[in-house]
Amino acid sequence: MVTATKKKMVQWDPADVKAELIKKYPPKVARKRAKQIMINEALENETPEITANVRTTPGIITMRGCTYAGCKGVIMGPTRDIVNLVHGPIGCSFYAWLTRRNQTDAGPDGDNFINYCFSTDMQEQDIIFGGEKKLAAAVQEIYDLMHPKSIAIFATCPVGLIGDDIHTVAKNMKDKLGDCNVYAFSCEGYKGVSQSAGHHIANNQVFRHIVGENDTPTEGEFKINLLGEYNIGGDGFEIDRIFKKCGITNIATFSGNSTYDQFATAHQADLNAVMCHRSINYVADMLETKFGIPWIKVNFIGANATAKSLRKIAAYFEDQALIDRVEAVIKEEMPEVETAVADIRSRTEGKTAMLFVGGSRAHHYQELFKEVGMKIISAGYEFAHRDDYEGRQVLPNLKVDADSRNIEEIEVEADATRFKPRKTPVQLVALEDAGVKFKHYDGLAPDMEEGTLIIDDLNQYEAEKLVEIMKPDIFCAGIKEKFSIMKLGVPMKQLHSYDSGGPYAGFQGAINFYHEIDRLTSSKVWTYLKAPWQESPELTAAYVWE
Ligand code: CFM
Repeated sequence: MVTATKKKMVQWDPADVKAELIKKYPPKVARKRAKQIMINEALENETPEITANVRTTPGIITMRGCTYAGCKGVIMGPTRDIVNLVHGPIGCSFYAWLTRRNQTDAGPDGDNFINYCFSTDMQEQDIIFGGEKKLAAAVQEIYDLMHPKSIAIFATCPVGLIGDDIHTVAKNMKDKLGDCNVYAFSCEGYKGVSQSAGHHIANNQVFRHIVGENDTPTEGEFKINLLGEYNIGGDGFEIDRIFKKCGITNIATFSGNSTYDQFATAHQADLNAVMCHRSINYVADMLETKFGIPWIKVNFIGANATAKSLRKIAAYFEDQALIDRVEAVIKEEMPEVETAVADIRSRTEGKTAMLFVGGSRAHHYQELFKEVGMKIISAGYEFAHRDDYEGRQVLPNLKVDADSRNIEEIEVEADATRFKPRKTPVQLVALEDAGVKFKHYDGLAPDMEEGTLIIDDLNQYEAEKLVEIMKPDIFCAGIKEKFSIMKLGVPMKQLHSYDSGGPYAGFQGAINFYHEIDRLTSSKVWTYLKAPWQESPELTAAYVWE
């Protein structure tokens, strides 16, 4: 099986694969897609340019989601004590109801509204006559029933089209209720080219309306925020377990299993550790500008990456007791990881994987595959920006197009009373010299081998073509891709929802993932499946213009 895959690869030059992927497109579409398909040169800071964060060509079946999904589903969805009220037709709520597997634990206060589905259930008459009164009534009803600390209102496409002023409704209701913070998000699905715009809209409002609202001192010696971790399949629980063991206090996770008060006290942390760069890097920048908290990139996907990230955090605090404790924890956790790798590696070594996920996992999960000796032959993001592929050094040269200009950039200044640099400039330089790089992310490309294919906004047609040509041993993406890939006789793992698995973060998570990949890539069941073109080679589709 392994040799067969390798043979298959040798037959294909990446340039041929690229040509094959775009061969059937009309010339204009082919030209555009060619810029989004990069043959990797694995050069740090000199990667050739990839086109990213641009509109998907209409008619192409993209893997992307909408702006509302990025705002309500991704960023605000995992907050457990903020009621998420969707202003829109019921479908927008129903299909977003508990489908992301961001887990929550009600904790000692018991507040957890995540199981509920709140919607204004807009009807035709609301579209014609306006839905503001209905929205205000829904906020009142939620308040009377639940008495939450906070209510977040989300706009769906029709709200933007008919022009309901959700921000004024939110403000009026906040004033009326007195003890409930109500704010709204103009996150209509069409607002940006993908869910990435929704992340930005959500984070701006969290920063504007919640962060820094609570100055009650928080306990803890080494205080951090974990930014861009959404507790899918319990990942955040595993990371918190490790932090606790190390004596690191996680004030706020943005936003897995988060609470209103976590966000409100986040300005008290001394370091921001950024997990998913795509969805939140600008919040890290804003927290630094306003409160003086530096940020570093971390990755808790992969046992080695987890150890490295813990060491980085400990190094930042420059405290020998913490450094020793982190080393002790790594020493305690790693033997079980190593035993699992030793058991599995003989079966997974040399096998190949493809990863097409969101805006960070297509990079982070490469760590786990490498730990069991697998190769990534192609990967890409759905909606990442160029810095996520090529590294943050490209940021000053990024073109701001009309779609990006549509998304607000908040102007932030140092807080008059609460801005406090956590380190002196001399300390920062010394830490940089010691390898703790601030505001730094190299992106996915330098970590991938030369000649691998990096593809932005892969679509249904190209995914199937790619699998057909390169036959990976496993393909990782989401639910929309799952069954079409499995029908091609290739095991498929969902890296958004984890199917029903997880956690995959941290040390215990890594072990879970190795077993899952071993099970999927070693299973005989896939050899019984015949791809349609194997059974009937005449079965190929053609475009109408051909
Ligand atoms: Fe960040 Fe995410 Fe991702 Fe993302 Fe997402 Fe997700 Fe994702 Mo699905 S925030 S960019 S918008 S790591 S929901 S938890 S798995 S596409 S790679």
